[in-house]
Amino acid sequence: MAITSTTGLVPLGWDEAAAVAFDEAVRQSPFALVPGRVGRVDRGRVTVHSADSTVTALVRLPAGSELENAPTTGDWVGLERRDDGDVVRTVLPRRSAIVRRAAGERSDAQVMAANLDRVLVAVPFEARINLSAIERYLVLAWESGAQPLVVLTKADLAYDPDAGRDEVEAAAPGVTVLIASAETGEGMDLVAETLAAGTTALVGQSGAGKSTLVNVLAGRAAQAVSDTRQDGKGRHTTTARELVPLAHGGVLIDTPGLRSIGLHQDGEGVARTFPDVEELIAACRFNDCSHECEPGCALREALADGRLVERRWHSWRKLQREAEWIATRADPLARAAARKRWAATGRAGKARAALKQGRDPFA
Ligand SMILES: Nc1nc2c(ncn2[C@@H]2O[C@H](COP(=O)(O)OP(=O)(O)OP(=O)(O)O)[C@@H](O)[C@H]2O)c(=O)[nH]1
Ligand SMILES: [Zn+2]
Repeated sequence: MAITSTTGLVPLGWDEAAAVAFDEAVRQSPFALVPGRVGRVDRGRVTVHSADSTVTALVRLPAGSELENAPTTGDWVGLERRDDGDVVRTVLPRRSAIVRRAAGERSDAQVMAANLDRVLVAVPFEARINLSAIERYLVLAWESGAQPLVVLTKADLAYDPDAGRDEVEAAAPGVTVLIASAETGEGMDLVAETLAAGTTALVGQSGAGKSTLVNVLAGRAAQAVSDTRQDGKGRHTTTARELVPLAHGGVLIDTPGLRSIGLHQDGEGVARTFPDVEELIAACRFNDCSHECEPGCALREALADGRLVERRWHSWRKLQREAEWIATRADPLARAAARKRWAATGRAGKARAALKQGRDPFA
C-alpha cells in the first residue's frame, strides 16, 4: 500500500472502520489509491476531500457496479490521482445510509447520504409543533441504520420550552430531544457535545433553522442564511458545503437533497418510530384485529382512556400504508395482499388515479 498520511482526514470523520475498509479496497484494486470522502455530487463528477486537498473527480467504478454504489455525500472512496484528472475507482462499503425510494412509479433507490452515526431532525418551536412531520423524519432516520436525534430550534421563541419537549418526547419514544437557540446560544453546548464524534446528517423542513445551526456549530460562516420571509419561513438558501467539520469535533452532512427529501420509506422504520402503537396492536385479542369494533382491541382501549392520542394513531396508519405501498412494488405477494385490503376500502383506485396524474397517492 502506498504510504499516505490520513491525519488530515480525521476532521472529516476518518476512523478505524474506514481505515480497515480502505486497506481491503487497496488490496483488491489494480490502481494506486488514496482515501477521500465525498462532498458534493454533480452529474458524473464528485467533489472528494482527501487528506491534503479537495479535488473534483470523475467516477469510474469496476464493471458490474450497481447504481446504488455510485458515490454519494459521505461515502469513503478510493481515489486515483492522475495528471489528466483524478478518478474515483471504488466506493467503500457503507455502514449506514439514507435511501430515498420515490413514491411514484420509479422504483430505483437513491442513496442520499452515507456512513452516518446520527440523523439530526431540526424542528422549530412554533405555536403548534408539527409532531407528524417529526414522526415522518424519524421513520427515515431509523431506516438509515443511524441513531435519530431531535433538536428543537429557536428556543428563544418558545413560551414554554419544557412543555414543548414533553410533547415531542411523547412522539419520539427512545429518541433524545435537545433544545437550542442559535440566537441566544442556549443549549448549543450540549448540541455541539452530542455531535462531537462521528458523522451526523441534518434534516428538517425549510425554515427550521438548519443553516443557522450549522453556522454556529461550524464556528464560521459556512452556510448562507436566508432572510425571514413575510410568512416567517426562511427563504431558499444555497448550501455552500455538504461535509462540514464542526468546531468541537464531528462532521455534519447538509445537502440540498437531504433538505428536500421525500419521506416515503419501507422496512423497519415505522415500527421503530411507533413502538407504543406496535405494542398495543400485539396486545389485541385477535391477530387480524382491524381496530374498528372487535372485542379485546387493546388499541381502541388505549385511545379511549387517553394512553394513545388520535393524532399519533392516524400518523401511524398513514405511514404504515405508505410503507406497505412501497413494499408492494418489490414483492408480488405483498402486492396481492395489499390490493385485497385496498379493494375493500376503494383506496386502490384512488391511489392509482393519483399516480397517473403524477400526484402523491398518500396526500
Ligand atoms: N429567533 C430565532 N430565530 C432563528 C433561530 N435560528 C434560526 N432563526 C431564523 O429562522 C429563519 C430560518 O433559518 P435558516 O437557518 O435559514 O433555516 P433552514 O432550516 O436552513 O431553512 P432552509 O434553508 O429553507 O432549509 C432565519 O430567519 C433565521 O434567522 C433561533 O435560534 N432563534
Ligand atoms: Zn385492535
